[in-house]
Amino acid sequence: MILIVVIILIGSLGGIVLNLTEDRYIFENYIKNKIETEEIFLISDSASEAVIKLLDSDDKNIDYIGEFWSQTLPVDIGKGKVIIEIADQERYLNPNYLIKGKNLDQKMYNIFERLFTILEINPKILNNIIDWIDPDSFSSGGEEEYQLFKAKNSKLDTLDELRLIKGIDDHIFNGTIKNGEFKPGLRSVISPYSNGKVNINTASKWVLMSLDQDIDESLASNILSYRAEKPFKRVDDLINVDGMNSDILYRIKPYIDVKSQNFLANIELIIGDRKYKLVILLNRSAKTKVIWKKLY
Ligand SMILES: [Ca+2]
Ligand SMILES: [Ca+2]
Repeated sequence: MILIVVIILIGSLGGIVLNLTEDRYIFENYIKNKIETEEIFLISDSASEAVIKLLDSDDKNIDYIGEFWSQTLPVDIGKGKVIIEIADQERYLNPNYLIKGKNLDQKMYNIFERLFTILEINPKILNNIIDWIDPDSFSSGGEEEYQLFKAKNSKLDTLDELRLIKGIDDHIFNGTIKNGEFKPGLRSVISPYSNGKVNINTASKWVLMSLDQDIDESLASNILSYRAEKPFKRVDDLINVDGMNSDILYRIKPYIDVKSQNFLANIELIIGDRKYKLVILLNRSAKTKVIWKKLY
């Protein structure tokens, strides 16, 4: 819920809206025309087709907060309501990239180590995640043996799978308030669905700060203000940000991009007094494809 609020907040601050009226018109009509019955599967199919059309019509060379897909889209369907929230996954760090082949990727490890420090999460949990993912059954400081099962020893398939890893409780997963300040949980900063490159147009300040030791809170804030005015068209445009230098840019360049490839759509379907939740993971390369879809 917190994540959604943050997305709405950032979305409303973005202020860059292309063809909003026309897009919304096509979008609403697409859903409206499709709905003949209250049959929930029909509605969820329509909603997922609408999301595909929306992502296909978006400029794939750049993705930023403020684009149409990034806004909360409530669609009135007469007999009910559909609320669509889409988050690109490249705004997050992907823990699956901690392991390259059989080994730890030291540079990615440094990025995650900084992330855990920034969020004040016990570094032992990072080791638990690594041992969960890495293919061997030897502990690298983390947990391999669990009471009811063993560490998976392969990549994370879903975000919820993190909950199986030792030490990841509600506070660490969802976030917590420390000294009157909200510290985000892992679900707000990491995702196993991303392609591994952080989109500097959508990443939060915590993710940006993790990328390099010299990106402090003030530089991360400068990046956020810069892109709110003018989204990054190329990663090299970062050099124009106050406080950025070519050394930092050189170091983070392999880990960043200005576009996204994977999107998670959270769709609330309200029909009369019934409420459903539809979650769709989509991958967009040449065309947008549904990777999986879950209806609750
Ligand atoms: Ca775009
Ligand atoms: Ca292991």
